[in-house]
Amino acid sequence: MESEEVDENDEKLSTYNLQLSTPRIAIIGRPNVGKSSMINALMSDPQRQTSPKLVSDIPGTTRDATDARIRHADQEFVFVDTAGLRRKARIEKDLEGLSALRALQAIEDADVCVLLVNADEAVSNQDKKIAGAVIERGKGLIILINKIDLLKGEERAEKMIEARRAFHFCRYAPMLPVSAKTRENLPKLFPLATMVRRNMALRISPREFGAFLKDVIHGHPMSSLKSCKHIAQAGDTSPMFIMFVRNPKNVRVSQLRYIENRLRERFGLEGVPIRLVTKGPRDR
Ligand SMILES: Nc1nc2c(ncn2[C@@H]2O[C@H](COP(=O)(O)OP(=O)(O)O)[C@@H](O)[C@H]2O)c(=O)[nH]1
Ligand SMILES: [Mg+2]
Repeated sequence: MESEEVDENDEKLSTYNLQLSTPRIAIIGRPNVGKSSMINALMSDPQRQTSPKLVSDIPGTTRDATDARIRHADQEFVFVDTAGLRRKARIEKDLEGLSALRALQAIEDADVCVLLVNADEAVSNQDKKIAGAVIERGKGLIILINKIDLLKGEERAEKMIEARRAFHFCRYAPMLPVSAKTRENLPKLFPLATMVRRNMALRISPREFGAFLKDVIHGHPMSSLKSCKHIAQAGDTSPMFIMFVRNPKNVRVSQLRYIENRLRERFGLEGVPIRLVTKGPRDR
C-alpha cells in the first residue's frame, strides 16, 4: 500500500495511471454463449483467414484460454478466449476443471473482462457468479447480451430490462446487446473497452478525494465520516479507497454506498468495481 505514505497535500491532481501495454480483454461466460464466435467476429476479414480456427463445429470444445491480437482504429487489443465456466458439479473430467482454472487466471490477468450471456434465455445464477468472480478480483466489467439477433422488436427491450435487473449488483457495468452472428453493435465494444480500461486507471489524489468527501457529506447525518482526515487509494489495478476515520465501526454500509454512488457521479467510473474501506487511527 505505497500510496498510504502520500501526504494529503502532496498530490494535488488526479491522474490516469495508464500503462502503455496493449489492453488485455478476457472474453468469459458459460459454455456456448458465443465467446469464440465473438472473437472471430471481432477480427477483420483478412485476419480471420490467417488466424487459427477458434470455433469448432462441436459445441463446448474450446479447451483453453487463447490469445487473439486484433487491431481496431489503429489500436491493438489482445482478446483472450476462455473455456466456458461451468458449475462445479458439472466438472467431471480433470481437463474441464483445469480449463475453468485457466479461465479464472485469464480474468486475473485481464485489464477488462467482457461477460457474455445468452439473449435467448434468462440470466442464470452461473452468469451472476461469473460476474461475481470478476468483481472479487477487482477487474473492469462489460456485459454483452449476445445472440440478440434471435430476439425481435419489443423482446429486445424486455431482455435488456431483465438483464439489468438480474445484474443489479453491478449496475455500473456497461451493458450492450450484440450479435456475433450478424456483428450488430460489435464495433462498439472497442471504444467501450478502452473507456473502462481508462476508468480503471484513474488515481484520485488524496486532496481531491478529501474535497469531494467534504462536499458530499455536507448537510448529511454522517458524523462518523466527518472524522475522516486522510484518504488513500490503494492497489495498482483495482480501485480501492481507504478512509481513515476515528471509529470505523460507526460507519454504516448505507453510508459507504452513498459515497460510492457520489464517487461514480463525480469521477465517471463506468465499468469499475469500487471498494471503499474504513480504517481506524491505529491502522494508519
Ligand atoms: N444466433 C446466434 N448464434 C450464435 C451467436 N454467437 C454464437 N452463436 C452460436 O452459439 C453456439 C456456441 O458458440 P461458441 O462461439 O462455440 O460458444 P462458446 O462456447 O462460448 O465459445 C454456436 O453454435 C454458434 O454458432 C449469435 O450472436 N447469434
Ligand atoms: Mg469457445
